[in-house]
Amino acid sequence: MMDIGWEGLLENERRRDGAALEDDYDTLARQLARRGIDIAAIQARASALAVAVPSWGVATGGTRFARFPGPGEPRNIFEKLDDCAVIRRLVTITPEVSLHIPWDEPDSPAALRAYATDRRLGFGPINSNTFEDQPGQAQSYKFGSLSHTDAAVREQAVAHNRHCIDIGVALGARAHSVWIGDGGNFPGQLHFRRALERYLDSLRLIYAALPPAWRLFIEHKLYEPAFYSTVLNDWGVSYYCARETGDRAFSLVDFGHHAPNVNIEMVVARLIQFGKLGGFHFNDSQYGDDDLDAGSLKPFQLFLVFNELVDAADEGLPGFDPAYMLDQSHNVTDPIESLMTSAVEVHRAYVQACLVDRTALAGYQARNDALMALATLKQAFTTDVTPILAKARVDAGGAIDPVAVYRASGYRQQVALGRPADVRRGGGIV
Ligand code: LRH
Ligand code: MN
Repeated sequence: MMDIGWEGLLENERRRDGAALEDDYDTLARQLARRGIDIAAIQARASALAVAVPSWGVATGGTRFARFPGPGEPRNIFEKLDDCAVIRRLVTITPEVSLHIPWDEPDSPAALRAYATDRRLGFGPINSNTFEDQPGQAQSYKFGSLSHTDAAVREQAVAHNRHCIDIGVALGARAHSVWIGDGGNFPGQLHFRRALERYLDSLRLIYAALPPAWRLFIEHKLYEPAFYSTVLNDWGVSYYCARETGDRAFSLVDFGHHAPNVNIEMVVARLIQFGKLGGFHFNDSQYGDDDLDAGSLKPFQLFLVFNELVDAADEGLPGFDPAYMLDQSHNVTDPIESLMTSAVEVHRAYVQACLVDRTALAGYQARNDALMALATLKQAFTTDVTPILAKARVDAGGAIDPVAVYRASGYRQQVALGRPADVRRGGGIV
């Protein structure tokens, strides 16, 4: 890894800001103690959270209109891992990278695994890609993939997913994640029931290739790239398909994949209750699948989702182990800064949710005291847990202020010297 002298930068920061952090921490500890909360217990939970970083998130993203790459764009999976290693070094709660195949297809999985290990990185869920055609591909995915009317296209898509699982096994991953863009743009274009049946048949073939102890995540999405009907369009269909496919098939909730105003925390509660919540793609959105930075627009929604997750964890629901991942497109910011900031916002929502007085809440719910029930949640949400987040990072060798240390490091300017400018201007998310 490029030696930017991280240890020196972090030491300087600890020397300059460590005392202030301790002071803020002690103040928060006293505040929480007055609420009967032991900060050490919360600290232990804060230090245990892990959020995977999307490999495709460290390059500048774009829209169908344009993409404006920044300096030092990573050109291959190795440079993407270098950038993910910086994020892990400074925010510490991102030990795994979620790959996308074939964008990150390794010539040698063993070499890639060793490269990652050297950078204290592992691999999260492997994402397949049957939503675009690769050069020389026999069958086109123009009219779908796992649900395509043509068996040859479905077989090719199933084979691709099996190939992704094989790569994942070699990399030490433990889950496979499937999102398809299959759908139609015109009424009558698809037979809704038969298309879903074909999708389910293909999914069962992928599931049959799943190694023991692996999980399969299926990701629903309301629309895009299809704009009239989408085969796996909402959580209900996703739940049905996960249940029909097998015990180790689960639904993955991408925050941006719902109609405006959908109560996502209630969708999460349903999937938890039905035992089919597999994980998340955290991001934020104002309108559609905007893939904006998690917690940048709706931090209260993110908190309310974690409120459901902590409630379930506190109940000790069997097998409850949701996988946390970011899935964002960074069109106007330095992707490393956005991913670090988003990881911190996910961390913040989780720790705030750990502060909810669940006994009081249950009492207010039982007595239908709506106002005090909301106040109980708001007390946790309005608690500034920044000192707990910073201490978790420092205890793990990271930064008090990751973005400040990153900017002080000049890492982006350094890598830009070694990575020729990315001249690709065309549209597309990556
Ligand atoms: C689809 C999606 C999916 C990924 C892609 C990069 O919108 O959320 O998770 O495969 O983005
Ligand atoms: Mn996603």
